[in-house]
Amino acid sequence: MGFKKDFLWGGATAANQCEGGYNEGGRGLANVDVVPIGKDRFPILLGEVKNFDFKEDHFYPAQEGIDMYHRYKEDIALFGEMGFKTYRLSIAWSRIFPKGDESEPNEEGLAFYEDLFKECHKYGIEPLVTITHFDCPMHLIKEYGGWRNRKLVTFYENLCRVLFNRYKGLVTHWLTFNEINMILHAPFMGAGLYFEEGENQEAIKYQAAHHELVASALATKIAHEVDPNNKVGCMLAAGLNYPYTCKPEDYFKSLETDRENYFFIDVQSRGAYPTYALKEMERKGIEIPFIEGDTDLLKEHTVDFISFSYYSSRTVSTDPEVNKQTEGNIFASIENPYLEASEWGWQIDPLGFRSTMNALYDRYQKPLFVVENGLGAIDTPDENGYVSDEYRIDYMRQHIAAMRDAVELDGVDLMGYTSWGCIDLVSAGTGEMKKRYGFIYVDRDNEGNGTLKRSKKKSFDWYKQVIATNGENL
Ligand code: P53
Repeated sequence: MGFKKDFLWGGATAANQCEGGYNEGGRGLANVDVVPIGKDRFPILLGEVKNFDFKEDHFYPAQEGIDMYHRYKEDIALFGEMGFKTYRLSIAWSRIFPKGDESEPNEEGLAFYEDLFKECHKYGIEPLVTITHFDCPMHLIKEYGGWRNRKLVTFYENLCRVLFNRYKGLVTHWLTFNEINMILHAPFMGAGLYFEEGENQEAIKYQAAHHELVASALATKIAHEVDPNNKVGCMLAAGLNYPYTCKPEDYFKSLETDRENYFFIDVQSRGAYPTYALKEMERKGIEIPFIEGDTDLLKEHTVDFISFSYYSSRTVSTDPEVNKQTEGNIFASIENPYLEASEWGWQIDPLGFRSTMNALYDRYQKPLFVVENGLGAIDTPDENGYVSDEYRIDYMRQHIAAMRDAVELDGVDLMGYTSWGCIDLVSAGTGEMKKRYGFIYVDRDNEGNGTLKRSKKKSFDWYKQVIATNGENL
């Protein structure tokens, strides 16, 4: 009963939000380095800005992150203390290929991750590696236009080959693209896209998506060739869309909105473009840039497992009167009157988590892996610097219980759970430090002040005993 014996408990981070060291170790400039906190952030994430020159009066939080580049040993020791079985992290592409289009990788970058992976293994922690997490070398964006250009497939292929060969035996779990559906919502962040005046943005997003999908299949192929033990997953920003009412039109809209996201996983997991997408693209005059061999590649190299992030369900309506969107969301949603929300307006829905898991398992019949879940909240340390984050424990307790129900009662095959931002890091959406997810508090604020000192929150000990009891003791 309950979770599997070898269930992979752990936590997740991404290079772009915690590593920092943006100009060290031979690393090249990346899209994440040029995105400031504040009002200019969203237009950049959405691909509306073409000038990426640094502005004196702007703060760019990813450049230092939480300085994990220099502190990973201390951080991994804390993960080890919590009993992590796995640690999800991402590679900064521009550490390995500073410009992206070189023929030889940067040894200093490769050595950095090699050491980090070895550090994980010291504590019995299996690294789970996202190859790209909202991360693209700036040179590939400026010279080639990011993922709109087919050449990115080759550059990504080179990256994958290098990673799979170098880290053979150290890493066996890989994710190709973080939240691949994010390309539709934040195209600069998701795929290094920005747009010219009058361009058909939707067409470009789907062209770039095709390139990522082909690259993902290619990565899967190479991973399996290099080491048959490798397991490769896709990664979806998940969360079901509820119809606001039982009006058939509302239901149909919820189905269509879910499909916008499933589209990517349908290709990565079932190996072909779904008919609903082909029909819609045809109606809209969107050409998918298929070249010879793509169809077979997609068909033959589908993913081994389905990973996803879940923070919230969403709600859709066809009624303009109720179509008031919640704030603080990259994903559009209207307020669900049955749910409470976080301080950032993300609606809290543990049963929605179980429903989402069931929907994914019904659809794909492959093992699932929850690689992000958690509560972004404001933490206030007491006079001793201690954060008593009962609200976070409460959120996680409910979500892990719902996940256990999906396993125990519904029979979902689940590989593991890595909570998002196991150590406080920079928010992807807002660039804030104030929106914290961690079990470990990091002394740093939105402006970049603070000692960067790490300290355990109340949730640290709570999660430790969750892992120790394999999810029995919540
Ligand atoms: P932040 C929006 C909706 C769902 C997932 O997000 C999202 C986002 C981006 O805002 O991204 C994932 O930091 C992503 C992480 C990110 C995390 O969710 O905006 O994979 O990089 O940090 C939480 O609160």
